[in-house]
Amino acid sequence: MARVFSGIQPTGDKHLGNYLGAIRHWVATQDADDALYCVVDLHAMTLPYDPAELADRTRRTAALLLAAGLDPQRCTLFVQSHVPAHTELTWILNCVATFGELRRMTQFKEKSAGQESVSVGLFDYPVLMAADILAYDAERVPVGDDQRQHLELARDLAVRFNHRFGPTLVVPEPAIPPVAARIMDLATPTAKMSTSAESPQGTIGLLDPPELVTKRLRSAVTDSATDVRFDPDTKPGISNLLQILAATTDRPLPDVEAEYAGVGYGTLKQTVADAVVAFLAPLQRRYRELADDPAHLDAALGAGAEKAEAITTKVLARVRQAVGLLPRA
Ligand code: AQP
Repeated sequence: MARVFSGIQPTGDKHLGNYLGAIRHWVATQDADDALYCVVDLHAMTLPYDPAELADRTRRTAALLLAAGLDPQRCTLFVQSHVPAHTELTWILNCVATFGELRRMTQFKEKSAGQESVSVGLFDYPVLMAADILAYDAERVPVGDDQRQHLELARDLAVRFNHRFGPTLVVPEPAIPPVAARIMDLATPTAKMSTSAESPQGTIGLLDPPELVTKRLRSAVTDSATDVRFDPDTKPGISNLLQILAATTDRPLPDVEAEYAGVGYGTLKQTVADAVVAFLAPLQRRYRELADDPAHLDAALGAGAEKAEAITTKVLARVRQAVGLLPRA
């Protein structure tokens, strides 16, 4: 069984991109893999946030993952801040990472652009992400395409650490899905669907009501031609709709493309809207049941943290020894 790790931030309402690019693959592989999935609350502190809301958002994100089909009996589901090894390993990796390589991270450049004040936490975000992965000896990391560069850094840091201190860390491989790895914003189909988009018009929240889902998909920006074809470069809007349809109906993209080749854009949009509404209905039902029982949720997350910590205790002991720290008597 391969050890698998991935995380999701408890920021805002999670969207269809998060689900199709990441969560559905987590659910699909939880039996075949030794899988750990984490609500990365410390990452959510890197941009301005409301402390009064963080705990509740963390719980709600965990409820969403369970509603999507993660089963704490078949995988380890926990909260990042409940396992101190993440921050300890971050410090150690901070002493391996360089200022120059962190400054080149695209996400840092995008999120810091135009800000008057940028936290060191935002700059260090990719090192915390590397620590998340490396603290578990994870071999595979299922993420959306936007995390490719951060994952490459995690690999570089593991390789450099091993070179400097001797073989200690497992070098992880990315697992980026072939279809729907980057769901695009419906209003600006050249940008990815994102929690922090300037306008919510292009985003489908996983908990959005059917009318809103339909409205947003029916208003999706397309192009001035009439042919339905998968070609992300010249037809980003239509290609995005085809990807969403293929992923939510679990059909191969070429089949979907062939079936809708002759239809009008309006019909395609309505078909995608119906598919997404039908796809989200059971998830939303389960979410409402789970969110009503926070005690059950907290107990599941507590048990998950214990399982996770049992792994990091061993990995961190190896790391501390490798870097030469004095063992506690
Ligand atoms: N548009 C997307 N298409 C496919 N996969 C995506 N992911 C994010 N956006 C897309 C994947 O979702 C997982 C969790 O990511 P996250 O915790 O960073 O979630 P987020 O904060 O909601 O991410 P966003 O929307 O990208 O927010 P911003 O842009 O504000 O940071 C990851 O595996 C990610 O690849």
